[in-house]
Amino acid sequence: MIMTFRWYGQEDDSISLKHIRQIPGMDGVVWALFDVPVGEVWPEDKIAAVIEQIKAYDLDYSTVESVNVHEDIKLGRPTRDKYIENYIRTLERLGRAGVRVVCYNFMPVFDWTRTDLAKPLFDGSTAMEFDYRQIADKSPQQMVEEIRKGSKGAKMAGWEPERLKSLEALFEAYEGVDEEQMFSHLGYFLRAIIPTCEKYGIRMAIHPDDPPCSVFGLPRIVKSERDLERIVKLVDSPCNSLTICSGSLGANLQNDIPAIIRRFGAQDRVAFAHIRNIQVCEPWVFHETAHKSRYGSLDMYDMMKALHEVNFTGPIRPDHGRMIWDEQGRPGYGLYDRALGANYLCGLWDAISRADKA
Ligand SMILES: [Mn+2]
Repeated sequence: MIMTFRWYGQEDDSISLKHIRQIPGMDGVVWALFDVPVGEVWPEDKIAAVIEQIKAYDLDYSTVESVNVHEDIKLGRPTRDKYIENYIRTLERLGRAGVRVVCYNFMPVFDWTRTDLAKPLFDGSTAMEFDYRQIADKSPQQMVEEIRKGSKGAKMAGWEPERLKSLEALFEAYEGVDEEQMFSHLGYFLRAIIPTCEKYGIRMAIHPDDPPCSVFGLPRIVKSERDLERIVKLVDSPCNSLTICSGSLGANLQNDIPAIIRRFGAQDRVAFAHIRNIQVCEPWVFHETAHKSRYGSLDMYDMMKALHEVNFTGPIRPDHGRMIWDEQGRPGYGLYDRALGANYLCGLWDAISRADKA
């Protein structure tokens, strides 16, 4: 496995590549061009510039998260072909530049959803929480406003202002779009782009819906083992792969993540892993925790063991962390707790590898 750390870029991340380089066991950076509007082709010079920066610190740059999918593609609008063309141009450029894994999601309107970005935990740290009761009587606009305030000015991936400007129109557009249609639109997209991925050796890694349930009545199709099975069958290629995000899938305790890793790992369809812990308090009420198994509902050892068993060689990242040690920054994306999480995962991996050889 390649241990990685998400980085928002020189302009927008308070954490430097120098700091990331000093985390023990850290092999690479997961990056993106956050200032290119969704649907546009990523400029070659900007791709090259970020890769140069990452290379200067001798870190792996072969994983990108995300190349976002334009809503017209998810909605199956006639204009989707133009946006798919642009997506293919971006993939070609990334492929030529040495990118091998591209994470994306197919969530309508919203990317991840939380109701509190700084819930105080028992030890005085704060973490992100989702509580369905908190949005039950709120409008999507109210939730967007709360996320904006909670982020304290930090750009939040997936909550780009241009995407959220036309919230009402988007909600109207999704009226009457059901999960079957979403699967069909995803299939159309994948059939168009996978030949390019095969040519350049890029593995598309779809991220599960976070949380894995419908929010505000929007259709969601990446929630369960059954959904993942349907997705890998849409195009039969290892380039049509999955991101196993434990904190997303794990919000539904029915999802047996080690079993999911074994099943899709055996089919060579796990391209990327986000491994973190959450505490599920009751159905659709959960908050993020420290990585160590005892703090949450998920067993980190079981998940790392499953990845080891399927000979996982792709990137892993600790995904999110709590805010600890008075750190200020982008919720979920501080330096300290993610560094600790990465170290815990590296420790588990080393122990599992060693026991395997014995
Ligand atoms: Mn994730």
